[in-house]
Amino acid sequence: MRPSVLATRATFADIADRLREHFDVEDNPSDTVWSPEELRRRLQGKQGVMSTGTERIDAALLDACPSLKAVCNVGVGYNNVDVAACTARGVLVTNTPDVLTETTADYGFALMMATARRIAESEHFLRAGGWTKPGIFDMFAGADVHGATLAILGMGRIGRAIARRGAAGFGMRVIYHNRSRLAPDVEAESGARYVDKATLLKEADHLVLVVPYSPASHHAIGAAELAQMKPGATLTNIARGGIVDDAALAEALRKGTIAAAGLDVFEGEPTVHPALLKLPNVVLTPHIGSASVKTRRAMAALTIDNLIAALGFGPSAGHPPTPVNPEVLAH
Ligand code: 8YV
Repeated sequence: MRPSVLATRATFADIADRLREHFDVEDNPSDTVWSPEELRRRLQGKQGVMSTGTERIDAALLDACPSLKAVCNVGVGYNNVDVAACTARGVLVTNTPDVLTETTADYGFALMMATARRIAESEHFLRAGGWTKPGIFDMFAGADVHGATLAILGMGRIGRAIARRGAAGFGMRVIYHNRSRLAPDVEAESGARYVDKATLLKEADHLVLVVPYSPASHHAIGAAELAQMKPGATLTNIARGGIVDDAALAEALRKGTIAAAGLDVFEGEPTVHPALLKLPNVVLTPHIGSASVKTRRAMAALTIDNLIAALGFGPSAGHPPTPVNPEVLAH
């Protein structure tokens, strides 16, 4: 009997078709967001799932779906998956690192620039017919990016790729804070200098968050941290909702504690804190950091390679390319 798998999101048809060579596939062509109960129901009898950040894969779900052997998550982040619970039950988890690094770094840089130079705010003004007289000197005057201090919280692959862009392309002074300091050669290659978190906040002209979400990074940026930043500074979050306290950020933006923010991720997305929606000095995008066509295709392809190999098929049978808990494979 062919194994059965569930794909929780519609993906590129030509790539997804590779799953059908090996498996019976239940997919979600209309991209409906399933409730946890619906997900549990659809996972009955499935050996694998292609999941996204939207689906919570936890111990209760695993216990209710004992046939499940592989959770192949689309995305480098996998905070939606209880990896320890998966490992304890022999369920392999995979993610999609590397293929999205440069694209997501491009996006982080673009969002930071859009925020600093007030691109969204001025575009809305123009579309609304507000540009009726030319020549106002300080019209939408923002903060410079070149030569400014770029501060990066979280110095993994994407953080380092953003650092390189800032140092080499824009002559920025780049500082970073991370759980552990980078090896000297990696630090030199990224052009960034390690500082403690208080220094990072105090010296940032543009603070960019690229830290994975975990209980330890929950509300890493809240009212107390924002208060330590410069009034002209910007904050960009391309990591995960929940790393920033969105209510505290909205209040800081309203009061001018910092100048502006660029947010691609939100607490409780796709719902966005209503106070943020009312503010002019925040650029809001719907979690599209990795969304270039080339990269989204690469992410889909890598997820499918993982799923096929995890369930013992294809040229890499038994050796999925990017396991999160490879210790499961040893058994
Ligand atoms: C994805 C992401 O859009 O890679 C990640 O961690 O947040 C994004 O690239 C998201 O994970 C889709 O599930």
